Amino acid sequence: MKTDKNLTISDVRVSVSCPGRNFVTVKIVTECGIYGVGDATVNGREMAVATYLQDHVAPCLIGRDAHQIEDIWQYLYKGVYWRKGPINMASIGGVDMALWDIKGKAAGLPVYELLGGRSRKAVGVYAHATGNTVDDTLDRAAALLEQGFKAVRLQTAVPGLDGSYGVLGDKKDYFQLQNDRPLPPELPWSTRKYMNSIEELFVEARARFGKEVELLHDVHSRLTPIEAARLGKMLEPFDLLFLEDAVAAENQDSYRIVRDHTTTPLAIGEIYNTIWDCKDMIQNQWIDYIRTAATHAGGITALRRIADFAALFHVRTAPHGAPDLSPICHAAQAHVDLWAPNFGIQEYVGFGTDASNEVFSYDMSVKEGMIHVGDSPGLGVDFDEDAAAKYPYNRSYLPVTRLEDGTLWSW
Ligand code: CS2
Ligand code: MG
Repeated sequence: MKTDKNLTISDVRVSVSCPGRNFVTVKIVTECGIYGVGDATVNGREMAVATYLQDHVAPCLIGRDAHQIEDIWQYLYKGVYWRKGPINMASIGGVDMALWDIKGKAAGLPVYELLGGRSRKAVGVYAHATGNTVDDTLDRAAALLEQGFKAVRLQTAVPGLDGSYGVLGDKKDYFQLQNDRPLPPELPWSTRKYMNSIEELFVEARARFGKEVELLHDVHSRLTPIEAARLGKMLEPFDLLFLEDAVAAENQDSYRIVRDHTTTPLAIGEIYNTIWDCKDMIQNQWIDYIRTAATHAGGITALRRIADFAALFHVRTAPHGAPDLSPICHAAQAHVDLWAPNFGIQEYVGFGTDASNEVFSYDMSVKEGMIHVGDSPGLGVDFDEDAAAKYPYNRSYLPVTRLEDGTLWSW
């Protein structure tokens, strides 16, 4: 029996707020009163996606049947003519999450049930340990392991490079790290200094924590393929779960070189917008984990399609889970993670701060290194528009990186 609830879309509201971080939130309301929420945040370009949604996407949604998630996805993807792109795909991602939320609420079922049900009892995660020195990083990792986490990403400042990636500096937590930067900060990089210092982190980590704990590392696209190949070989004895974003991969073919030289597992995808961006990587089996995010790759519909495609090639999923994704995206990913037969691991740095918890509520909790998703209908999240209004948008940028001679590099 089809539900008698009128799910015709009557309103689409877009909000940009900064409860600790800037978030773009889309709320889709239907005639019967059921509404859904989605995350469309693009870090550092928030107003562009908000305007795109408000001025160009919202008018096309009014009057459509919110049940037709696939048709609306295709309508926005093919109908725009221009296709792909971070702003376009994040806006589709936000709308798509809100529609799955609506469908779940209308059916009285959590989204993971609509996807095919749980494939596991909970979602395994990796946490982040970053520090100014190896000891500092490993002390933070020890505290996380003490809390029950089983997998930890390790990043340490590179000696001689002040403010290099991954280090908190005077910021208390990762949520603050990228907030309140009215212009992009400029940070230094030297591949030689990095390559000369990185091995020690993993030598010390294995010596201190043994072989059971899963260790990960993010290179943030700063190496060339042959440098990444060398790093992968160097880290083989330390048995990483994966090495992330070793090389910038607009040219997916670059990964063939890395793959040919090392058995260190490789992960990529946090800046990918579509299945097309990861197609060659996956079908050539150059990677082991695909890290596309629900927001940036076009929503739950897109993540599901990427996961199914990846499964054919033994590639597992490991969605991006940084704090510039709102709790709505974290929830959408947790539902997909719970279902995906080829789920690998979820990045986790917390769901929010006191301020963002005033604005977003979610039916998820973390125990013993796993996200437990409740059985609330839809995504189990809510967004308080009045609370959000107390935290106005605050322009902020990601950093840029320069080599020591001033050449602009990948951050
Ligand atoms: C990082 C991110 O979590 C990660 O793996 O690469 O912190 C990334 O720098 C930010 O999400 C960019 O907005
Ligand atoms: Mg990353």
